[in-house]
Parts: sequence; structure tokens; C-alpha cells
Amino acid sequence: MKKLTVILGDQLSRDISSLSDFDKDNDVILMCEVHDETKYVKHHKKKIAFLFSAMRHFAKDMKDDGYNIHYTKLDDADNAGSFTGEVERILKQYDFDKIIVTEAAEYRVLEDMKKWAGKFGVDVEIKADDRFLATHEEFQKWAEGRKELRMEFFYREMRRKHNILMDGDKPVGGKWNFDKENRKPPKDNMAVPATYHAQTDDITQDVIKLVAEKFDDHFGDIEPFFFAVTRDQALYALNKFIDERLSKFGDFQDAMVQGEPWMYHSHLSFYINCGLLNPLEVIQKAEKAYYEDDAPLNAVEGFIRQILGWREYVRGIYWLEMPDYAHKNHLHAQRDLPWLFWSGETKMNCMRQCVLETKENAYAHHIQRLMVLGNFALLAGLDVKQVNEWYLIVYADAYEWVEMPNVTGMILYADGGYLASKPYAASGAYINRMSDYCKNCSYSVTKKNGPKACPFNYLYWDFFIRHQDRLKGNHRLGHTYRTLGKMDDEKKHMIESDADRFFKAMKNGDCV
Ligand code: FAD
Ligand code: DLZ
Ligand code: SF4
Repeated sequence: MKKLTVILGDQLSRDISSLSDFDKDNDVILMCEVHDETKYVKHHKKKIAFLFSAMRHFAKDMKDDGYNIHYTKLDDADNAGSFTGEVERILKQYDFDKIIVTEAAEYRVLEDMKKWAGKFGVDVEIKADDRFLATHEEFQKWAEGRKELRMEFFYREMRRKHNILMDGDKPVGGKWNFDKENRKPPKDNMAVPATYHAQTDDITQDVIKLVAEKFDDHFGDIEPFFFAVTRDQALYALNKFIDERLSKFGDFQDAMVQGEPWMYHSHLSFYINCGLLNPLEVIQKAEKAYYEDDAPLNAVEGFIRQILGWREYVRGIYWLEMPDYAHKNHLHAQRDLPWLFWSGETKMNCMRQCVLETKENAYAHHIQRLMVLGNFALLAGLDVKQVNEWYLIVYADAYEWVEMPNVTGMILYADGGYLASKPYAASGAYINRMSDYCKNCSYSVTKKNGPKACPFNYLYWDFFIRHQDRLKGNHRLGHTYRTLGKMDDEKKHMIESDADRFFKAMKNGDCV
């Protein structure tokens, strides 16, 4: 039997399920760079270059190991431009008895795959993606009958299932979660170790040239290019994180410092999401660092929770709720995404820093995504689809399955509280506490009203006034609405008129 194995750009793992029965003497692997994937949103230039280079390196390594690989480059003359088109083209060249593929991580692509058998009249086997640590069925079963899904409880199940940081059936250290010890504000003159910068080789240089030519009108800087593009390099990046930054990951998980885009985060999401690193190996490396006294429990547990908990949880929600999830807009947010999200031209220093770092690196860490950019999108009532598209474009780790629940559920509360128990709304005081951005800002974080006041201060209250009908009943917002209830009408009027002035200026294209 001759089989065709299709490997997508985020399936760059040698132990991917689609390769488990591969017969080197008979079978063929298809990998392809296709316009449909590069254009369905206008991805950041660095994101395309990263994936193409990682794909080309993966294909080369596999070829060197004797796999028969059919690799289509983007500018190949007969490139059909889509996964389906490329499968059709190769089926015309060889006789295959069967197509094997690991399920696509995105709904859109999986729907296409499901049509291949009918369209081509060939047996198609779509295998589960066992790189994820919870199966679809497990997540469904866990979610069944629950009105609200909460990550913390799911995470405990995952800890038990994979025996991570467990002492028999109890969590190591006596607690499941050490966040009380985490999330310290930044210190002055922090000496954050540099992130890994890989050397570029000829393959990467070719790709950089291609992307600069073909995707000139896409957002983002292509150079300097520093991502790991091979498994060895990604492993090096993982080891560097474990050795140099993991021990402080918990303490400074929420801290933001001007000029320090990477902080003590791992910068591994790109590699995990495209398959160069396996999530379980990353978790086990971190766990080992704890047992060998190389990192404290608050850091290791906090880090592991992000991968074993949040990453699996958002994927579970995506597959449980798609395709309806893509149309959620509980708060009827409809304001157009302002140009400042692309240009970084704003007087709000926190927003400027986060947008410009995103443009340069195709990366911003979680708190920048959540509590600065996301907080602004929530408070300003930005259109859910436009915000989703922006996040899918700008980050090198962005795929819909992980991006959408974080945007629709976590930052915009557009699913009405299915993923998060309350909106992650914050005033300027939070950003001031967790960063040094405010001291370089044109606005004053301590001022509550007027043109010099930090916009987050009045936009915060304007948001809760605007949405009282929907949010007042939320028991986690009791304190917020009690404070609002004590506010006199004059104060509320000042808040609303400041917000109105701000939104009008933003719509006008003024630098706000
Ligand atoms: P670390 O802080 O070092 O965390 C370790 C790992 O945990 C990450 O590499 C990632 O695999 C995982 N992780 C952490 N938080 C989350 C989370 N909320 N959801 C899923 N996985 C998580 N992550 C993506 O991988 N792709 C996205 O498109 C994406 N979009 C996001 C959009 C918004 C609005 C928000 C608030 C978060 C988003 N995240 C996304 C989650 C998180 O911000 C990134 O995973 C993280 O910033 C990546 O950097 P890191 O590898 O240094 O992460
Ligand atoms: C993100 C992306 C881009 C930009 N280009 C390609 C590509 O040309 N070929 C490919 O195989 N994958 C690409 N990807 C990743 C895919 O979008 C990703 O594999 C699917 O969306 C997963 O469902
Ligand atoms: Fe951001 Fe407000 Fe601080 Fe300026 S004052 S950096 S707008 S939080």
C-alpha cells in the first residue's frame, strides 16, 4: 500500500501521529507553502518567515534521513495555492491508496480535510493530534453539565493524569497553585538575561528575501530575525530558559519593563505550537528543575500551569464551541480597531511600547497582551472580529485555536463569561503598579479626569457604566458596582464626557 502523509506547518514533529506507520520504501510526505495560508489573514512578516524556514529545515532533515518528501515552495511555478489544491496535484502525479494526516489544529483547515475523501475518491485517515495532553473526548467529558468552565479545576485533572508535581494523589507542596507568591512588581535596574537569538543560515536568508519581496505590505519587521528554526535550536532555547530564567518566572510573571520585551518568560510558544518542542517535554524539564533544586516551586508550578492548564484548556474550549465561538459578541462591541494598533502612534506610553515591541518581535508577553492591549480593546469596546484578526496576525505563535479563546473569552468577555468569570478590566493603577511605563507617559496616571488624565482611568468606569445591565449581577463585580453606586452624578457625567471626547478623537485619527 502506498500512502501520502500530509504535514502542515504547525506539525513539525517527528513523532507526529500521521508518521507513526510511515513506510520509507513506499510512502511520500507532502509539505507545501501555500498562498491561502499566508493570506487568510495578513500575518506578521516574521511569523511567515519563521514558519517557512522551520518547514524547510524540517523537510531537509527528514530528507537527509531517507524520507521521501515532496516539498512545494511558495514561488514554485505550479504551486496550486492551497492545501487541497496541492493534495490534488500530487494525487495526479502518483497513485496513492490512502492519505494520512494528523487533524488540523484550526477548524477552517480541518473542515477542508474532511472533504478530501469525497473530493478525491481516496481513503483519508485523519488521526488525533496526540501532542496535546487532553483528548477532545476527555475535555468534553470534563465540561459536560458544567455551567461555567474554570481552568483551575481542569488543570488539577491534568496534573493527576500526567502525574506532574504530584505526591501520591496530593499536589507537591500541599497546594495546587502558588500564585500568591508570584506576580511581583518589577524592580529598578533588573538584569534580565537575554533571550536566545539563533544565527540565520542560507535557508533562513532565502526565506527572509522571499517574505520581504512577497509580503511587503504585511505588518511587522522582518529583521532582525532571531527565531530558532530547527529542533536542536528550539531545544537550546528551552534549556536556556530553564537555566537562566525559570527560577524568576513566577516572581515577575506579570511585570512589564520598558525596553525589556522578553522578561523572565520562556519565549517557547512559537516552538511548541509549530511542533519543534513537545509540550510534555517542556513541562517535564521544568518539573526536573524543581526536583533538582534549580528553581523554586512557585516558579515551576506557575510555568507548568500555563502549558498543562491554560494551553490545553483554551484548546478544549475552542473545539467544544466552534464554529459558533467565532461569532460571539456578548457586549456588542463594534468600535473599529484604531490605527494606533498598527502604527504605535499614541500618547499612551504603555500602548506604544506594547505595539512597537509586537511590530519588532512578533511577540509580546502575556500581561502585555492581556492587561495593556487587551484591556484597552475591552474598555474601548473594539469590534470582536477585528481584534481577533489583529491578534492572529501579529504574533508568531498565533493560530486560531489558541488565539480566539484568549481574545474572545479572556480579553473581550465576548462569550459572556464562559471562559473567564469576570472581565479582565483594569484602570491605570494596575499598569502603573506592574510596569515602569507611566513615568514616561504624556498622561498622568494619578489624574482621573480631564485631557491630561490616564485614559484607562475614565475608560474603566465608563465601561462598567455602559455595561451595568449585563455585568451588575456578576458576583465577582460586587465591589466594583458598590463603588460605582456611591459615585455622584456629576462624577459619572465627567467620566462619560471624557470617554466621549477620547473616542471622538480616536475616530478622527488624532493621536490619543
Ligand atoms: P510563557 O509566559 O513563558 O508561558 C509558557 C507557555 O504557556 C507558553 O509558551 C504557552 O505555550 C503557554 N501559555 C501561557 N498562557 C497561555 C494562554 N493564555 N493560552 C494558551 N497557552 C498559554 N498564546 C499562543 O500560543 N498563541 C496565541 O495566539 C496567543 N494569543 C493570545 C492572545 C491574548 C489576547 C492573550 C491574553 C494571550 C494569548 N496567548 C497566546 C497566550 C500567551 O500570552 C502566550 O502563550 C505567551 O505570551 C507566549 O509567550 P511565552 O512562550 O514566553 O509564554
Ligand atoms: C500559518 C501558516 C502559514 C503562514 N503558511 C503556511 C503554509 O504555507 N503551509 C503550511 O503548511 N502551513 C502554514 N501555516 C500554518 C497553517 O496555517 C496551520 O498549519 C493550519 O492552520 C493548522 O490548522
Ligand atoms: Fe498607560 Fe495610563 Fe500609564 Fe500612560 S499613564 S502609561 S496611558 S497606564
